[in-house]
Formats: sequence, structure tokens, C-alpha cells
Amino acid sequence: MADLEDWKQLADKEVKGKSLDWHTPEGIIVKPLYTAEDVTVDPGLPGFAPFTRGVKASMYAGRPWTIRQYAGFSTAEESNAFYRRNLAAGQKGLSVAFDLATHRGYDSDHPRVVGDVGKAGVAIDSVEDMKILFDQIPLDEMSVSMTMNGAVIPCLAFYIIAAEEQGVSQDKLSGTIQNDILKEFMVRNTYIYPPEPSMRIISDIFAYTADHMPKFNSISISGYHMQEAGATQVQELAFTIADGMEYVKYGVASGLDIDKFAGRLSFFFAIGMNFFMEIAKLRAARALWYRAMTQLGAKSERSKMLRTHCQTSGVSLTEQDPYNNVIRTTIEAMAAMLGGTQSLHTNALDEAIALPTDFSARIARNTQIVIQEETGMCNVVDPLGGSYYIEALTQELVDKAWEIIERVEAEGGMAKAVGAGWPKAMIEEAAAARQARVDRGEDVIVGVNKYRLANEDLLETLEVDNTKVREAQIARINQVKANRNEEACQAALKALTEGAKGKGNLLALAVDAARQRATLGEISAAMEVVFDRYGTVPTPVKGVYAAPYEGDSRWQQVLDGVQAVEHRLGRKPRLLVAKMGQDGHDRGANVVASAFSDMGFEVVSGPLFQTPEETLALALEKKVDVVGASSLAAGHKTLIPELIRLLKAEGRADIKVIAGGVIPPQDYEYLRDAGVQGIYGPGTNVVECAADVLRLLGHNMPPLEEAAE
Ligand code: MLC
Ligand code: 5AD
Repeated sequence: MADLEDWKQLADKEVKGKSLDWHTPEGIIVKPLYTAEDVTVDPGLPGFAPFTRGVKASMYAGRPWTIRQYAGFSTAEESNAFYRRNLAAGQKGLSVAFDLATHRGYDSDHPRVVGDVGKAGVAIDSVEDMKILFDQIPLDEMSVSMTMNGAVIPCLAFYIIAAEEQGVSQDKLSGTIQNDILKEFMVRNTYIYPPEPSMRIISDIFAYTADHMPKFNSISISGYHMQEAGATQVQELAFTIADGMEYVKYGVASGLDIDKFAGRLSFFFAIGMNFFMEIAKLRAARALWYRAMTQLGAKSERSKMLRTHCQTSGVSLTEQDPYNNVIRTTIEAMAAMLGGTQSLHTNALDEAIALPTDFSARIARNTQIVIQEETGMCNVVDPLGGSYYIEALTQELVDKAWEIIERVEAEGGMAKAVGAGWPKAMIEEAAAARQARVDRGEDVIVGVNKYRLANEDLLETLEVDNTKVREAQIARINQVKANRNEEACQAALKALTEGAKGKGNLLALAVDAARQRATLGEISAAMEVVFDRYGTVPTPVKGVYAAPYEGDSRWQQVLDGVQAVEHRLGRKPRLLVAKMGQDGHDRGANVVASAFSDMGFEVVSGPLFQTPEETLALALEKKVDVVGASSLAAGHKTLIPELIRLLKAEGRADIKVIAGGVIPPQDYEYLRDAGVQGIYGPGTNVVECAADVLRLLGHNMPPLEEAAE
């Protein structure tokens, strides 16, 4: 029989000695062949420690994963109707997407959220909205996930009261609240309060749910958003497990018995296009959590069992040739189920430009139904267990992630690391490096940097009439306020403020306030007066985007162009990267800021959550030439035209405004008519974007073809 040496010789001969090793972004060297020699750890059996092969003995052969599509838009009525249509068509669990005003603790009538109400999710201002959202959906039967982190106290309180008024007591509620604030400070940015009181809120929720809601998962510790922000799989794995460890430590420090709450901690990972890596990642996550929880002193096996939801990767999907997204999502969904997820969301094909329509949601849902019901893939537990490659990769991920976890622990845990900022910086470096690889064509994206179509068909997308939603919400807020017992409501809010100053359980106090029809904004404000509102200024990484471009002729043309403009102006050209509205997505803004600064621009990175007035003031103060507005949550049609109007009113129409992010082509004309001078959707090459900006600044920049190699 041939041995490994024989194989090596034959393979070398076939490829004439070329190396077949694959260096992945996480620093793993994947070999072209794995054998029994590479498997160093026995993964055990499914349903048994360390649960590498799955948390249930029978896995999908016993019960398939939950098809749980994340959705929400516009009003509670419209989202409720959408949920009911989806459930009738085979979806199994619900998952609520709230709008950004709700996330950030503002009622729909707040002046800061004019562009955000009902846009990226459903607007919820009071218990009345929550009741409509679940109208005719029995909350004792349906498990409901709510993606809420900032305004987690009022939302959970509304949910409890909505169930109560449906006749369902809280002990019967099954579902999950995301409640994961550490990753908000790192990547997702829908926090409200500073880190310390935010961590207290989480302990209070652990305590409350452990006492009153035994079937409810009190947190969804999320790596998803790290990968979306550009993290490698190792970073996603390490920081997520380390976040989990930190929450456990806080829970224990607040006086809870570890085994009383740890069995209801759940997880959430992204599943991207690196198929085998993602399968191995979920297996590694379970092994890591088992190790971490054993170290932290958990006794019950349930406490050490990592149960997870997964979502296919949004950032892997493209605006260009969007039907390719169905293929990508199918591959990712298969990785999630082969990795042993408990619950899954598959993204819709219009992901890169809008929220799903009924059509795109159907294809996304059916991707999972077809796997479950047509392929026979669910009949065997952990079918890739024992694959030399999968087992070796699982172990390599465990080792690499554990190294980072040990660094975090040595430095005092994840809350400290987040405060110090290094995990975020690491993720941003990975994001800038990835952008450079894509822009240089080294990482292929079909239909974007290779095989690009000459003409794209327009895709029909969902549009939310934000003004109409806002008016309807304001009418209902006024009605709720007019009909409530004002005195009882104010007393409950006052008790909440006192609780924030002292020791009372914040969720219990908010449940009382919710019953008295206090609004989300009021409940949030009752705590904000004690806790304060948190904000940070971005600090984009330097040099990472530029590094691989050394010696590139097109890159040099752009650098020369920037210098020519600098010479003419007597200073560097200045770009303000602006984030208006409550949209906290900042991967794009940070990558653009890094890349432009590497190309020689002076970049001002505006803080998150600005109003158009605040962006105007910053643009004038910093004397910028161009404002680049980054928008990923559909506020662009309200906020960017408003900024241009304000600039004109100041007599500063000379300051150019460009826009980037998730913007449907249908809106381009509207934005151009409003005065936007350049629009850069997903898939934009950042160097070419800079070339365009140089043209706007009057430099005669040659088109791409003329760059001699
Ligand atoms: C499951 N069960 C079985 C079984 N399989 N019992 C016997 N044999 C089997 N084979 C049991 C389980 O033990 C459990 O009961 C019950 O059935 C439900 O199964 P589950 O596997 O726990 O599934 P589910 O209820 O769907 O819970 C999955 C979860 C949960 C634990 C991961 O936390 C969850 O649903 N998370 C979803 C989070 C989510 O949707 N997030 C969206 C984020 S979007 P028991 O008693 O053991 O519980 C986002 C985007 C953004 O964040 O940024 O806006
Ligand atoms: N409806 C459906 N999907 C949504 N996502 C975000 N908001 C919504 C919504 N309101 C999905 C997208 C996004 C990811 C974070 O969650 O896929 O990339």
C-alpha cells in the first residue's frame, strides 16, 4: 500500500513542485491532504462532553434545527402579518428585528430618530406595539428571539406584559434575548449606557430570568457581528467565548449560582464562505465552551453545553449579480447544519441593498426547508465527524482561539480588553486587509471582482415609507399616554430611577413601568438620568490597507493625484467620513477612513449617531472638502438630502457630498437630484472611489485602463 511519502512524491510531480498549502486569513496553513496522522484528539460522542460532535445525542435525526428567520420592518401590524405569512409557509421560530430608534432607547417621536423609525426593523414604543406584534401568535407555544441589546430592559418588559395580557404567564415563555453588550462596544454599536451599568443590566436579567422564566435563554453571546465587521474565524471564536466567560464571571460576582443561570446562556455565530472552516468553528466552539466552563467551576453538564443560533453571512453577499447570493447562502446553510447549529437564519438574496421582500424571504426560508426535507442530510448525526480534515481543523481552531482567550484572561477579562480597545483594533485590521485583498482581486467574489456583468438587471426591493410609519407611531404614543394612569406610571418610572441608583432588579422595576404603559423612551430615560449615555470616537487603523499595494501603478497614480491636489490647495485634501442617524454599522466607514488616510487624504472620522446639523457643524469646523456619508440602515433618503440642504443654507454648496453603503440603485436618482455627487454601493473598489473623489476635487485623474502595469 502507498504511504504518505509516495503520495507526496506523486502530488509534487503532478503540480511540478508548486506548494499547495493554503494560508488562511486566520494564520492557519491548510494542507492539500489530511490523514489519520493529523487527528490528535478524539471528539467523543454527540450528546456527551465535550459536545464537539453536538449537544444532543440524536441531533437532527431526532429534531431538526429551528428555522428562525430574523425579520421586522415598518409598523407592528405589518411585521405581525409578515410573521404569520412566514409561519404558515414553514418557518418554525420567530426572531424580531427592531428599528434603530428602539435599539437606542428613543421613542419614535424623538427628534434624533427622524430618519430611522421603522426602517431597519419594526418600531416598538410601548406594550401596545408589542401586543400587536404578537397578535394571534400564542406566546406559550412559539419561541421568540428578540435581537435587543441597548434597550433590553424595556423590550423584555414589554414582551413579558404582552404575554401576560395574552393570558400567558412568564414561566411559560421560551425564546432568547440577545442582551450581549460587550460585542456592541466592539462592533455592533447599539449600546445606550456606558459599559459598567450595561454589565449590571445583564446580571439583573440573568437573575430575573433564572427566577421567573426558566425556559427563556437570557443572552445570545454573539460572534456574528464580529465576522460581519471583518473578524477572522479565530477572532470571532475567541472573543465570543471570552465574552461568555466574562458574563459568567459577572453573574457569579452578583451573587448567582453558576449552574442556576449558565444552562440558559446561548450563542450566535456567523457562517461565511469558508465552508470547512465554519463547520470546524462550531465544533471548536463547543469544545472551547466546555473547557472554559469547567475552568469557571460549573458542575452541571448543561452549563457547559454550547447551544447556538447561526446566521449565514451578510457581508459575503453582493449587490452585483444577486442571484449568486442564493448559491452562497445554500453553501453557508449547509456549513451551519453540518457544524450542528440549533437554529438558523438564511439571508435573502437582496441582502446587500435592502430588507427582504416576500419573494426573497421565501427563497431564503426554502433554502433550509429543502435541506431538511429533500436531501436526507438530517438523518445522520455529525456526518463529518471523523473526517481527518475536519477533526484536525477543529483542533487547530481550538488551539488558536484558546491562545487569544488566554491573553484576554491574563489581562483581566473581556470587559477590560474591550475598554483597552485591542480586540476592536484587531478586527479592524483584519477588515482592512480583507478589503485590500478583494480590491486587488486576490480574494475572488464572483460578479464583483471577477466575471462581472456588463449590465445588471434592477431587482425589486422593499421600500418602507418612513414618514408614514413615524406618524402612525406618534399617534399611538399620544394615545397610550392619554389613556394611562399618569400618576401610577410616573411612580413606576421614579422607582426605576431609584433602582438604578441603588440595588433593585431593573427588569422587575421596568415590568411594573411597562404595565403602567410607560414608553420605551421613558423607561430608557429613567435609567439614563443615573447611568448617562455613552459615545466614542472612531480611530481607524493605519497602513494595513496600503501594505499590499506597494509598487502597484494604479495605487501610485492615486497617491500622485492626492499630492497634486495637496500642492494646489496648500494642504492635504480633507474628507469627513460621517455616520448620521442611529445606524451603528461602521466596518465600511472605518475601512474607507483607513484606506483614504493611507492614500494621503486627511480624514476626519465623525462620531456615530450624528444628526445632519451635527455633521454640518463638524464639516465646517474641520474645513473639509468632501463629506462621505456612510449609510447601511436605510436612513439615506432622509438624512443625506437634509445635510446638503443645510450646507446650501450656510452658503457652502462647494463642500461635496458623496454617499456609500447599502443604497438601492432605485434611490440613486433621488439622491443625485438632491445633490449627492457620487454614490458607492457594496462591491466598490476603494482605490477607484478615491480616484473619483480626486476628479470631484478637480484633478484630471486618468481612468483605470490607462494605468500601465
Ligand atoms: C432539540 N431538543 C431536543 C432535540 N433537539 N430534544 C430531544 N432531542 C432532540 N434531538 C429540545 C431542546 O433541548 C430544547 O429544549 C427544545 O427542543 C428547543 O430546541 P433548541 O435546539 O434549543 O432550539 P431553539 O428553541 O430554537 O433554541 C436555539 C437557541 C436559542 C438555544 C440557540 O438561543 C435561539 O433560538 N437563538 C436564536 C437567536 C436569534 O435568532 N438571533 C437573531 C440574531 S440576528 P430545552 O428545554 O433544552 O431548551 C442579529 C442581526 C443584527 O443579531 O445584528 O441585527
Ligand atoms: N429583516 C430581515 N433581516 C434583517 N437583517 C437585519 N435586519 C433585518 C430585518 N429587519 C439581517 C441581515 C443583516 C443581518 C445583520 O441581519 O441579513 O446582514
